[in-house]
Amino acid sequence: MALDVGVLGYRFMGTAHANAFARLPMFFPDTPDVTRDVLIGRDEDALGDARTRLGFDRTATDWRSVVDEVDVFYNLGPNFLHAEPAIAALEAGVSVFSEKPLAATLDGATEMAAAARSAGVPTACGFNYRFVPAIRYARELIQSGTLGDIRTFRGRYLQDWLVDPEAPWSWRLDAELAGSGALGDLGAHTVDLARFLVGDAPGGGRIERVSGHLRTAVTERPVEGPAGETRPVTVDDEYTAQLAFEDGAIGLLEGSRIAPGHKNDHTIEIHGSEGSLRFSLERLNELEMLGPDDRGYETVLVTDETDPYIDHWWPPGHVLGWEHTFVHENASFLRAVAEGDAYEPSFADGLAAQHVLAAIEASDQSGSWERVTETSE
Ligand code: SOE
Repeated sequence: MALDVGVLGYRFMGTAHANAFARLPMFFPDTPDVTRDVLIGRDEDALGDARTRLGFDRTATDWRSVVDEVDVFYNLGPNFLHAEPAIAALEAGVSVFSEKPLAATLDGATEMAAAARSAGVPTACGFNYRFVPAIRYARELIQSGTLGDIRTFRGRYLQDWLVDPEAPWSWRLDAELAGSGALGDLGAHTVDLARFLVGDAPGGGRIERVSGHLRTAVTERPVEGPAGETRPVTVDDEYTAQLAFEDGAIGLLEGSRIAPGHKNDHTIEIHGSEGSLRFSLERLNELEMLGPDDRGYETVLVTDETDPYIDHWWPPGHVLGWEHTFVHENASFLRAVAEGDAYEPSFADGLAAQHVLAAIEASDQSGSWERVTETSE
């Protein structure tokens, strides 16, 4: 079966997914064939160049004209543009992949998840870090009880691309266009990993209550173009949050785009009654484990037989990188689309994460702990 794919967005995420499409027939031949049918964007010149570079058959400058012509619609555009095209595609019975956070607002995410339920087709929310081999291995260890009862989840995601106050303004710095800043851009991933790793583990469970703190350190940034022009920054540069899981575990999260020296530092630590696990995205082929005998952390190299994707790539020890997470994610999603199977992380997972993000923001406003009242409905 061949799937015609339409992709809105052709920069960072567009390239990551197009690269995945190109790798699939070589490394995951059991995935349906993908026809890179149509690339969608507004700037015709940039779009034309991207079409050639990313290997698409045609381009479109209006998503409305093509969204019902494909089998799968990838929405990789800015957050404010996630809801409307995704809902239109779902209403036409087309499967949708949306980058994270699911939408700029909780209302938008709620409508997207409702449209997904009505359409009954597979949907995906772009939580690609679930597809790091070490993270999947960590989940297996937690599920099989190796860590005992989970007591603490600690997740931080730090970047430094906004340290310089002269770093230019972009849509990611505007509340209307992005929803939130470090919280939605980075925290969405950490919240999803908290759900994925300990959401159904002993001691973990649903995230029930949160307390949050958001801060904008640089409130105006220069606009690219005319010298001297600036625009306000209306989203957070950094956030912290505490979580209470329903079965007792506590969580500590932080995210920042103004952390000098941290390029893409997504670090997870989990403590259980029988041991601990540590993972860092900047050393993604490794998982650090400490057992009940407390003889120090031991580094497990994931590129051996414990690696769930080892059969698809290179012999043990030939390390994988960030881009491989997109290949794994797309292999799994496209198989689900072809078979009409359930897929996770879906829009329901995107919505569940968005409820947690919204509660963290509400707590920052109220100064009190907030209940995460909804899950994925
Ligand atoms: C930018 O901060 C960004 O590209 C995020 O949007 C991605 O989700 C993250 O994986 C890497 O950093």
